[in-house]
Amino acid sequence: MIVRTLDEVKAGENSVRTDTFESNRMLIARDGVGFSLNHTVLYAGTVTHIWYQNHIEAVYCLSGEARIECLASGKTYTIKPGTLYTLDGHEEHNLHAVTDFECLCVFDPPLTGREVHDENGVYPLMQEDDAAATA
Ligand code: 9YT
Repeated sequence: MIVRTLDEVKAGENSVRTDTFESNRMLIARDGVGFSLNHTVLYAGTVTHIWYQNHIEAVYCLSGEARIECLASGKTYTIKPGTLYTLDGHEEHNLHAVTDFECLCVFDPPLTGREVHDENGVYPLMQEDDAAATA
């Protein structure tokens, strides 16, 4: 059984901060449960370009508000507490944080914990060995 707090993760090496969000990797590939789970906060007023070509991501909003803009379809959706979205078609999108937007993000395959978006909004498909090499 794994029991872990957000404060513990924030103080460790699996806390990632960028210009637009903070992501704390609560469960990672090394935990061996088949998926990873992040607690993420996107900062109010920011836009994050994301295109998970190698992963499926499900996002459940805990607090705040965001607008997701799917680039291929041009559709936008408002995401508020209690709403889930899942990028089951690897949709390229811009995520507009209207307020601070707090969410839980599940990834399959699981993140190693260290991933950051590349210039195309993609997370590389990392193996545990890759994470160890950057430690
Ligand atoms: C909601 C979202 O996708 N934000 C980008 C960060 C990513 N979910 C992560 O690494 O937690």
